[in-house]
Amino acid sequence: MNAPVMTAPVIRSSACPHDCPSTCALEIEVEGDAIGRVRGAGDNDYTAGVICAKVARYAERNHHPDRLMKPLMRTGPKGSGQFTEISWDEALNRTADALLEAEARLGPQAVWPYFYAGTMGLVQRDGLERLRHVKRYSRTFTTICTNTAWTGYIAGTGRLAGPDPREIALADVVVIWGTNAVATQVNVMTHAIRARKTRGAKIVVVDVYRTETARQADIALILKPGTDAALACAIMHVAFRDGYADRDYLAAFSDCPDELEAHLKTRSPEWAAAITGLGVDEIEAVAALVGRTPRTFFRLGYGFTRGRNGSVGMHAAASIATVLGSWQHEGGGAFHNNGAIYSLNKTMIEGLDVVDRSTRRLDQSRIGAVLEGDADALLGGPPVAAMFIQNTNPVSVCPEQARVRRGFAREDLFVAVHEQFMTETAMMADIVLPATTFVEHDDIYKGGGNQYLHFGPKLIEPPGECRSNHEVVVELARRLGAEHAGFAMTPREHIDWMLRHSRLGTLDELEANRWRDCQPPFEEAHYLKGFGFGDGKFRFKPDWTRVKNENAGPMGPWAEMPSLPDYWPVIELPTAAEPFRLVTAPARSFLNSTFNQTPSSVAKEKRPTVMIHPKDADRLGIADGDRVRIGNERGSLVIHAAVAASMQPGVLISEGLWPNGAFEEGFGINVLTGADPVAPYGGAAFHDNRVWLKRAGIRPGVGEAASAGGAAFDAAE
Ligand SMILES: Nc1nc2c(c(=O)[nH]1)N[C@H]1C(S)=C(S)[C@@H](COP(=O)(O)OP(=O)(O)OC[C@H]3O[C@@H](n4cnc5c(=O)[nH]c(N)nc54)[C@H](O)[C@@H]3O)O[C@H]1N2
Ligand SMILES: Nc1nc2c(c(=O)[nH]1)N[C@H]1C(S)=C(S)[C@@H](COP(=O)(O)OP(=O)(O)OC[C@H]3O[C@@H](n4cnc5c(=O)[nH]c(N)nc54)[C@H](O)[C@@H]3O)O[C@H]1N2
Ligand code: SF4
Ligand SMILES: [Mo]
Repeated sequence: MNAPVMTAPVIRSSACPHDCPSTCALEIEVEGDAIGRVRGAGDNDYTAGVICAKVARYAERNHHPDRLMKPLMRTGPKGSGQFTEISWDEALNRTADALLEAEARLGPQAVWPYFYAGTMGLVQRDGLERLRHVKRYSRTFTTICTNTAWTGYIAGTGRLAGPDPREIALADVVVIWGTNAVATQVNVMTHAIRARKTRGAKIVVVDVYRTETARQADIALILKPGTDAALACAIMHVAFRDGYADRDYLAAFSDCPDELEAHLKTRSPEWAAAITGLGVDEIEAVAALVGRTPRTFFRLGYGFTRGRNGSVGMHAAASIATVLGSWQHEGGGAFHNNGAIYSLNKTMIEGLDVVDRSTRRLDQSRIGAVLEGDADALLGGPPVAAMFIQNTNPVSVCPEQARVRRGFAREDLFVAVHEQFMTETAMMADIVLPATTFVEHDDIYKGGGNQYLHFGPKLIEPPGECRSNHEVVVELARRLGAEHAGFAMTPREHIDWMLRHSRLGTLDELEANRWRDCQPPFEEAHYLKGFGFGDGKFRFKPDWTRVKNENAGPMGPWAEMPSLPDYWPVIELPTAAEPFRLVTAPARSFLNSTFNQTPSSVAKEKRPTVMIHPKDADRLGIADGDRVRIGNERGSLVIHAAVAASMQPGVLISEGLWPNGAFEEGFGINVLTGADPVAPYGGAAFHDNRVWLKRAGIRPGVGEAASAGGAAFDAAE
């Protein structure tokens, strides 16, 4: 009877804070100030008890020995990793002083607060907007993830919403297009497999390599990157040719069906086969399958929109559901994201009452050009002299990494980074502040790939001296003389205010119910009363010029966009000198650069690799496991080859994001990706890279690296 009394862990409910369309409802074991197993809530009908492995093991990340615990100040050269511990007071005073100094010297727009989606909690993620707006600092045009996809979808539907994602389980065909759902949003599979088990539904996957999702499909179409619109056009061609097009529906619910039909006459399966690299019979079979099946649910992901024709591709794929009239049926239609269904009043969180829309909006994806002082990227304003960063790791995740790193290496740039870990970005900072995780602060989350609002309460005390984003923003505001009612509110008060002012109840109600179902009625979700335009008609011929960035017009080569769905060869097509197309797809065990320091994730992903087709490997004399160098005019890096017939010849796949330090020369995969804005509304074409590949030299890094941006960075560092 001398054994210590073991306290059973308590199960508490929360929501996953990560930037993942699934936004899972969680059940977390809590014991004292530690968390244990994390499970999916069984009684949430979207999560349905299933979550990904990396979040199930969240304790490994939360209680990781490398968590930042104390404020740090840089003592050595930038990027040297030499820091000394300082008090919160000193860290905040120094940060505030630097921001005030930049403002005094160059005006408020020389300060650029910069955050993204490390946590998707609305209070902790977006509260920095309030400080920005009160101070009239530079704004951010957040292009990195969703712009290409959302723009393409809304161009057709007029609204970022669609059929209830739970209806996937009621479909007879589920088309999983350009999303590796097994890896990136596992719950899509839960519902698709339910449809297969209960209704005998067929699962079709459209991707550029044989992902785990493609392996689970009945039919996998593995096409060339950036050719999705050609496939979509051919499917619509067959629909008109073989009588699958719903002409009554088209007459009532679309802008120009006759013009579309005439345009598609030449977009035959043969035409598309030549562009996509698919077989004519493959295209015909899928066209007939979706044509004959009223309940076809198109689940459109982000992956196929991360190319220079990405918005056009998304619009073309969504157009199929209109030609077939799939929207009319339960279990039918085209879904991408539910952003528009919530109508949240974010005035208090973001300080929208004081926003000055004449301040410039710097492009998040072009941070390299911005920090290097490119006049065009600076939109004619002053240089950026001070940054305060939360929730994002631009030195790893942003395109044009060589430029980004040169920018961060500037001696005259002050950078404070509020982080959970010593990321590549924190490493470049002057001040590093330790941040809480989602189990250590209160927040509210909204589902992008489902229709729930969730409450995620603080479950444990933060370790060390970690503070939440909200606390830090409030403390900085005080030191900067920024005044707003939102700085005097607690996160719980913010959530309650927002819910009440959005007519969505109260925090007490949300907390008691854990989540709130915000699904609009069937007719609205399926656009049965019309699409989101004045005349209620889906646009096959969108007005791409209507898409405007607040203080810039449409972006990229928008004037050359095709007016009707079409293959638009504006992508980085291969050349003799750069014969490969590289796709930088996500790794299953990482989430962007998050989890790339947890041992079980690293063990699963092993090391950075590039998948190469056996035909290409043979031609170049490359064997599985060989070191190869890949590069283009933006930079180059050394990586290990994995020979696999998973994609078409000429296509390379590298799953990431690995830490930059996992590569021989310390440059991550984004040294190869470009930041030129995608038409018509910006965004980064992460999966659209023309590259060369060759066997790497025997001695890493010498000579060859000098051809790339790498050399310049090494010097700057
Ligand atoms: N495990 C894991 N989960 C994640 C993330 C992660 O990094 N890791 N990231 C999260 C974030 S921020 C987001 S935005 C979502 C994104 O999740 P997804 O919507 O899945 O988008 P991507 O991850 O960009 O790419 C998905 C798939 O698109 C394929 N693809 C690339 N180019 C093309 C193309 O031209 N045509 C077609 N048909 N397919 C193409 C890729 O091979 C990949 O398999 O996932 C989230 N979830
Ligand atoms: N090559 C390539 N690059 C890509 C992509 C790709 O497919 N290929 N995908 C792109 C996409 S879709 C996206 S969305 C971006 C994402 O890029 P990021 O938004 O930068 O995402 P993460 O890399 O996950 O970094 C988030 C950081 O926030 C920190 N964090 C988490 N919670 C908190 C918090 O509460 N407070 C504070 N202060 N910090 C916190 C985490 O520790 C982590 O370091 O990456 C893009 N980069
Ligand atoms: S699937 Fe996505 S939302 Fe669900 S636990 Fe994993 S990362 Fe979080
Ligand atoms: Mo993303």
